[in-house]
Parts: sequence; C-alpha cells; structure tokens
Amino acid sequence: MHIANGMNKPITCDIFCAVIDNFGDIGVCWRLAKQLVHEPGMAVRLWVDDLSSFRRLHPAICPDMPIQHCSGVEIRHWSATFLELPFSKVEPAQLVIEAFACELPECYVAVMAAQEYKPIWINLEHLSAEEWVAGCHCLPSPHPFLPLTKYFFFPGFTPQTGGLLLERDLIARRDAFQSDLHTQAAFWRALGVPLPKPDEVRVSLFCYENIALPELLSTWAKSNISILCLVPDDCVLPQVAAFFGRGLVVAGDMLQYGNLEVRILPFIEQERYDELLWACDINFVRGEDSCVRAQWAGKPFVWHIYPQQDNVHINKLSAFMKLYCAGLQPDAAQTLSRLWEGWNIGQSGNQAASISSNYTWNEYWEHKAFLLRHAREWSQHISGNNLVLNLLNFVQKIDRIRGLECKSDLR
Ligand code: TRH
Repeated sequence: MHIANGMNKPITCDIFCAVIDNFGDIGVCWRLAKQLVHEPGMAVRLWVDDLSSFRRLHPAICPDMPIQHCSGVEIRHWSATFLELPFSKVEPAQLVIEAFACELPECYVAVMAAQEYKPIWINLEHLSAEEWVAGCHCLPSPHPFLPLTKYFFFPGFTPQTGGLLLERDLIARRDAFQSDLHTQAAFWRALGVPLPKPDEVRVSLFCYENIALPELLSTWAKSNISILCLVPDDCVLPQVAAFFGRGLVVAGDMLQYGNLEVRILPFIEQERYDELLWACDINFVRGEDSCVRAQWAGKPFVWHIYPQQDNVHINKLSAFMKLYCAGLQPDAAQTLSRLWEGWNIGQSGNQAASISSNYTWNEYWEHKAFLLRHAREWSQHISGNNLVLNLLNFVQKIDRIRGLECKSDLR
C-alpha cells in the first residue's frame, strides 16, 4: 500500500473539525481520532477550532494550548496554529478527513495538491438513515482546478453505507458493566446519585429546548411509578427550572414533584457518558453522537433530532424510525412512533402535534420489555457495520487504484 510505504511507519491522518454549535461535531471527531490511533495505529492530528467546547467532553483539554497531546492524539487549535504557523508550512497527512464539509484551509489544500503522492481526502458526512445515502456514499468529487479528488463518506445503518463509529471493545465493556451491580453502584456513587430503588424508572434526559418537555415532566410526576430523571447541565435547564417554578437550577440540584425526581448532573466526560446510558432504563438523546451511543447501550431510547430549516429533519427522523421499527412488535412500534413524533414535531412549533401526553408515554412504557429486547437486538444487528473498518477498506481501495493508474502511466 503506497500510503503506508514506510512499512513500519504509521499512516498519518489529519482530521479537521469546525465546531458549528453544541458538541456533536467535536464529539464525533474526537471519537474517530482516538479510534484511528488505538485500533489501526495511525498517527492522528486533530485540528479543532473550539477547544472550550472540546474541554466539556474531555476536561484534560487545555483551551489555551495551540498544540497538546491527549490519548495518543495530537490536538492542534486550528485558528491559533494558523496564526503561528501558516498552513503552507504544514506537511499534510496521508489521509485527510474533513469533518462535515468544514472546508480545509486553502493553502493546506494547495500543499496537498503539490505532493508527489497526493493525500487521500475524505469528507465525513452527517449520519442519516435516508435511502439516498447509499447512492452517495464514496462518490468522488474532483477539485475544480487542482489535481485532487475528495470522496464523500457517509455513515449509516445499512451495509451500503459507511456504518457507525464503534470501538472494538465497546460491546464487551457495556456487557461487563451491565452485568456487574458493583460497578454500577460505584458509578452512581461517583456521580453522587443514590442507587436505583426497586420498580423505579431511571431516565437520562439530553435534549434541545422542547415545548413537549413540561408535559412529559408532568406526566412523569403523575405516574404511579417513581421516575428518576437525570438531566445533564446544558441548554434545557431553564425549561426544567420553569417547570419547577424556580428561577435557576444548577448541577447538583434535586427537584421533586409527585412521583418525579429530577437531578441535575454536571456535564460528564464523554467516556463516562456511555456508562450513564448503559445504567439508565431509558435514554433521551439528541443530535447525532449521543443517539448512536444510546443505540450501543442496548436500552430503549427517544431521539430528539437536530432541528433543521424547512423541517428536513422530519424526513431523517421518519427514515430512521422506519429502519428501527422494522423488527419491533407492531403495537410497540406504533407507540414508539407516536412518542418520538410528539417529542420532535412539538419542537417545530406545532402545538397540535405535541402528543407526549399521559396516554402516549404510558402506552409506550407498557411495552418496555419488548422495547428493551429490541434495543438489544438492534445494537447487535448494527454492530457488524463498523465505520473505521469501512474507512480503512475504502482508503486501501483508493490507494490500490491509484497504484495501478500510476503503473499504467509509466508504461
Ligand atoms: O450536542 P449535539 O446537539 O451536537 C450536534 C451539533 O449540534 C452538530 O452541529 C449537529 O450537526 C449534530 O448535533 C447533529 O448532540 P450530539 O451529536 O449527541 O453530541 C453530544 C456529545 O456530547 C456526544 O459526543 C456525547 C457528549 N456528552 C458528554 O460527553 N457528556 C454529557 O454529559 C452529555 C450529555 C453528552
């Protein structure tokens, strides 16, 4: 393989990440960077323009350092590095990953084009379950005037797509955690949360602001089972505070109304967030990365999709629900769709469509045994489509084709 021509030398990889908002962009890039280092053994530089957001996921990050190393990844502050060291002086990596079309610096691209053996340039796209993804996965996009081609790499749920980020040992670690009550107890103690009571439903709630939220909290308060709802410190806290008639809530607060107890958690380090998802009975997640992690948790989950203009996210939601519900018992599938639609369509401002009523939640939760079994089977089903393995195969394929083209040019 040309790209690994040094034989024992690791393949070099640059990942570029622009944080548009929230945590998903850096959440995915950080995960990918670590996996490329720890599994195929690449030498990875992660260029990121917002170290403060990064620090919330990984507190060891120092927001003022232009270059630092964490978990085997070299992290470069994109803008700071750019000021100190023009990109024209940076030697591009053999594999260049542009996350979510963040646009590489022009002079970096020019240096890529000037290399004798051009880097393989991948644009890592957002995750979607829509059918068109299979047709666009791996498509080439030649640069308009430089001798470079960028390839679109689409994560997804079917074998025709790039698959999902999944660390080699994740499922084994999840199973070990979920079968060991002592480890779980230690986890709750470390978070300062009491151990689960018998018959309690423990929920993690990570979502965007949502007009359906007060109704859901009120449904839980009236429920005949105890609900402990764990809310990480993020944008939804003002809504939680308003529901409890408080001006402000902060991490560490505990609020009670009827059978509902809400505890505000600090934003947890990304690796520990997995454990929260593994330990809860049901997880409300959002965006992209937490949604995938909830699927690996093998527990029922409710997805708050990232809202987009013109409601295009609703098609994405339907496409995923269609895939996810395919193997689910029809009654359970129906209640799941109703709850998910209420949770998401309410968000679009359509009050009439907000149907997270008593009836919807209670009806959904009656199916908890099926939902749990299905969540477990689903995680097993999707685990065969590993993004990092697919990416490596694709890179090797491009490299082979280029090698052949090179030979035929010499003839
Ligand atoms: O934060 P998100 O809403 O992120 C995104 C971005 O908005 C992005 O621009 C958009 O393109 C994308 O959604 C669809 O949700 P997401 O993707 O789930 O990312 C959250 C990350 O934060 C994820 O890596 C898990 C992590 N996390 C923690 O590490 N600790 C926590 O306590 C919590 C709640 C989350």
